[in-house]
Amino acid sequence: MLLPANPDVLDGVDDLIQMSYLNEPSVLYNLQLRYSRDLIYTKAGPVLIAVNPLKEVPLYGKTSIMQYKKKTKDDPHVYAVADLAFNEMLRDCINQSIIISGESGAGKTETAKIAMQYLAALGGASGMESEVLQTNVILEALGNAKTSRNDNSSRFGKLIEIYFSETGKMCGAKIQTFLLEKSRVVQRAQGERSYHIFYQLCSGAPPFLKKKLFLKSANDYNYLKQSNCLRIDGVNDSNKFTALVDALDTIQISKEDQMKLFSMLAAVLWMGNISFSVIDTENHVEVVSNEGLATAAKLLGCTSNQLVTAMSTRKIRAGNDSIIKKLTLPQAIDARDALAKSIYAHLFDWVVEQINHSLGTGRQCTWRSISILDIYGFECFNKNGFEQFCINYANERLQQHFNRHLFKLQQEEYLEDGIDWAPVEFVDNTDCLSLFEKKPLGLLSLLDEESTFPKATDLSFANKLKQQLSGNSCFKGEQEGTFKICHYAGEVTYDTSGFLEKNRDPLHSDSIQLLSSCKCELPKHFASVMVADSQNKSSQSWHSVVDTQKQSVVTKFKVQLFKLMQQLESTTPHFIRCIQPNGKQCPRLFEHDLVLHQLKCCGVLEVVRISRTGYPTRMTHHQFAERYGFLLLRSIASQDPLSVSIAVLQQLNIPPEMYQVGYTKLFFRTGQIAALENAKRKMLHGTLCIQKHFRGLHF
Ligand code: AD9
Ligand code: MG
Repeated sequence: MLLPANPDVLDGVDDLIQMSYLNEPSVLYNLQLRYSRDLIYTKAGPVLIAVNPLKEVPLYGKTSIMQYKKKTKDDPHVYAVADLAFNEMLRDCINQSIIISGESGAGKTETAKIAMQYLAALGGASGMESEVLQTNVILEALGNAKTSRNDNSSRFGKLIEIYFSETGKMCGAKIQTFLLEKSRVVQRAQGERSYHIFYQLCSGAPPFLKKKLFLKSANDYNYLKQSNCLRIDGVNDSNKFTALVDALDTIQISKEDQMKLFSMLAAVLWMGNISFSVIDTENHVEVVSNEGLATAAKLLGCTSNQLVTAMSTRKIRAGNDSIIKKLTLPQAIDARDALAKSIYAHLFDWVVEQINHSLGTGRQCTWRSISILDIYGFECFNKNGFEQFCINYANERLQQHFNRHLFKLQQEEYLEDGIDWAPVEFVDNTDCLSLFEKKPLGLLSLLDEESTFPKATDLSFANKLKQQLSGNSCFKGEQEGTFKICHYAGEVTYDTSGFLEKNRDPLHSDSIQLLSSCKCELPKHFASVMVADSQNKSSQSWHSVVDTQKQSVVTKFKVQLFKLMQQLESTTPHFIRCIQPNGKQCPRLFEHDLVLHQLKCCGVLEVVRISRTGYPTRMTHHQFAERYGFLLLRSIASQDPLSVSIAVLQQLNIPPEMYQVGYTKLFFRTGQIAALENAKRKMLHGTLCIQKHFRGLHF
């Protein structure tokens, strides 16, 4: 099909709503042309599109920041979005949010940092801004890793709320994190890495620290070497370690606390080297007495024997007695890995707590905030498991929020106020979300239900889904043990192996008991957090803490996401859509199909459509009359707000197609308020009279 092309003057326009013909080829052509000129940012109405350059581009730094601050530059940019959020916060006294979304590797985390840099420059000079920026270094070390999609992939979700005083000074911040992918600590796909911090520690720790933690090189640890990838091209882990310590110092994490952090990391690494030998025909095991065992015990502050007991036996209650049962090889490996994962996840939370403590010191002058959301992007690998299931669920939630703000709320308001409006269709993901959340027959409920049956398996879970959900248009049962979900961003096939175990996330009371009896402070602290967690669910002491009493992982995650959405709903949102230009992580390559797919999934074209025909600015008759009524040069018969408003609009010759009058509000097309504000400013400065005077003289 031949589609109309845009005139040459519209080549590379910086807002897609300026294009005279809005079709997919034209939009792609426009983005590609800009991309080839390193203009990676383009507006799509109210949304900023950011195409990942995958190389350095000369768009950042002090000079550029100043240009946006002084408004001498208005090209689309993350700086412009941050600037708008900052100014709307001051003007409207409302908290703001910058919501960054896009697939894995599309540039969300970098974009979030660029926005933070701008806000730090605006609200700077309190000393707090460098602390806020340095949190990124720490969180990336602990929560990012190399995946097949992205060398620095975030494996947790993050909301950073940055606080400002009434005069716009940055005065603190609070970080919330969401569901860290802890399985990565013990297992991952070939060619991927565990968390950066492990490799940084192994290659960058100074000799005294190495000695204290009995550290060897990354290649000596089973947990690190198993995926056959120890290095990342172009990354020097040792330098990164130095930067990490600098960041920890800046945030004022004491040297003592830093030591606690590093020794827990070393303990996790050494735990991975604990091995087992099978001692009977029933596959029962004994722990091999090796360097891993002895060193892990030393670092945790327990005896080797205590560690042996926790890894190879389980205490089982029988009435008032308890019996000791030996574990089989798979059970022992699970017990070891579960403990390592749990230590790491609690360590991550503890570090976030320390950071928040440090960033909370200036909070007495807190007035309003800007939150920046950067979660893991939509993922579709060759093999997708429980982690992708959770990550993609979170992305569905976020997409719903995007749709709500850009399509639903706006159009509902038009209808309610009775203006002429032909609805713009958009891809609604409500059905997919309800596939996850419906009770009792949604994916999450069914997973929780199956997780409570002791005899259930990943296969029985897959079958149950097939039985219960086959009628759902977003669900397809696939071959044994797998199922497919039609997400807003594409179809993903999930393999159910590991789902039940990961959802239950069991840590046996023996392991918690071990941690609580350790001499070191952190393991003790982790044990008390674990007990408190399970007490929230039921009033038990650690003696009877078993897996099933804990809230399941997906339920906890769902609750977290709901809270997040509630929090975001109380802010004015600003959206940034990151786009991955190609699947090879290489610069200058712009793959049409891939880009188009992303634009389609996230509804960018519809956003442009609604912005072109829609009325993004609205004011009640009363607000409008109050704000602009004084511009009237003649008095009018009726002083009711609607009559005053209409008289103003007519006097200023605002074309009728540029606004609509609703029952309670006036609705304006893009740019019209600027025109009105201009008239107002001129009036206030008396320029209108002066111009009249001059006209009289010359003509
Ligand atoms: V994931 O969902 O966490 O896996 P992100 O966060 O979307 O993903 P990230 O920000 O990590 O992607 O970007 C991936 C890589 O793209 C970065 O490591 C940079 O090498 C590159 N990138 C992204 N944005 C920019 C940029 N504005 N300038 C230069 C960039 N390089
Ligand atoms: Mg990221």
